[in-house]
Amino acid sequence: MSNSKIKTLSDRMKDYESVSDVKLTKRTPVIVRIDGKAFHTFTRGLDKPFDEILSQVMQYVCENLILSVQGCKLAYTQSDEISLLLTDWDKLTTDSYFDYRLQKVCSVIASAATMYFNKFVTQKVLAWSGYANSDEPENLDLFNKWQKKMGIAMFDARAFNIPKEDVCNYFLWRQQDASRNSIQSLGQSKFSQKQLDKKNTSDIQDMLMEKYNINWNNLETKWKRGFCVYRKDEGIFCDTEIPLFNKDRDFIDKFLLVPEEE
Ligand SMILES: Nc1nc2c(ncn2[C@@H]2O[C@H](COP(=O)(O)OP(=O)(O)OP(=O)(O)O)[C@@H](O)[C@H]2O)c(=O)[nH]1
Ligand SMILES: [Mg+2]
Repeated sequence: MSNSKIKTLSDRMKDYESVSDVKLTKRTPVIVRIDGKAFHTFTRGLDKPFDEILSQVMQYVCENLILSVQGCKLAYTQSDEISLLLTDWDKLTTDSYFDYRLQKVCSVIASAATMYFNKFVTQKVLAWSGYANSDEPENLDLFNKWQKKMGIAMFDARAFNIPKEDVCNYFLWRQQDASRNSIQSLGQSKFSQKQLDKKNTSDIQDMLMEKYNINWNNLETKWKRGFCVYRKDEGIFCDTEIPLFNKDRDFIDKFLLVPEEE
């Protein structure tokens, strides 16, 4: 064997690395789903079934991901998860985020979401701390609740390609999960595990109506369906009145279009 064929240590190590250096397919929609790690535990002590501050934190994370992730057109959030839609075909010259290197995309986005989440919580807690010893009971309550949550949230992220035709169905799938979770969480806040045993979402809605006169349909849209963040009129818009994605498919599909030239 000639010397030129002998691999250096560096070549050999790069060979190992390159085996898992997978790339997503270009010019095909990419979905990235970010999910809170063990949020069942993290959310202990927060408002049940829906925590307003948690939703504000998720909104902040979505806004900053839209701003910082190249090609990110839409963020949809519900519970402790965020789904991002990434495209790379605005122009012939548009680059893909990190050349669509899967490991880079997932690790940077999970890390960014974690950073934005913890940063916002810390800022909020610091703001409330000024009121912690004053006569502002509401802020004292928030301070006590959230100071235990400072800097400890973690997120995972997965990314995958999906055909254009199924992008709306992906978001519909997450939205249906949101509604199911919402009804179950509301049910769990009013009934025991035993009372809810073998009850489907329609049963739970009936039980809520009969016993508490609570109509799930009258909840704020964001608690029933989640909410979206996207670019609008040169800014970032948080849309808390989103439609059912199967009733208005254009709402999602419009993010797949090539933007009009200015
Ligand atoms: N109290 C409260 N809890 C919430 C709220 N939104 C989400 N959660 C909690 O977040 C959890 C999210 O569930 P999962 O993502 O399936 O479970 P997880 O515990 O995060 O576990 P992994 O994602 O597998 O790490 C739910 O079980 C809820 O307990 C909220 O507004 N208020
Ligand atoms: Mg989770």
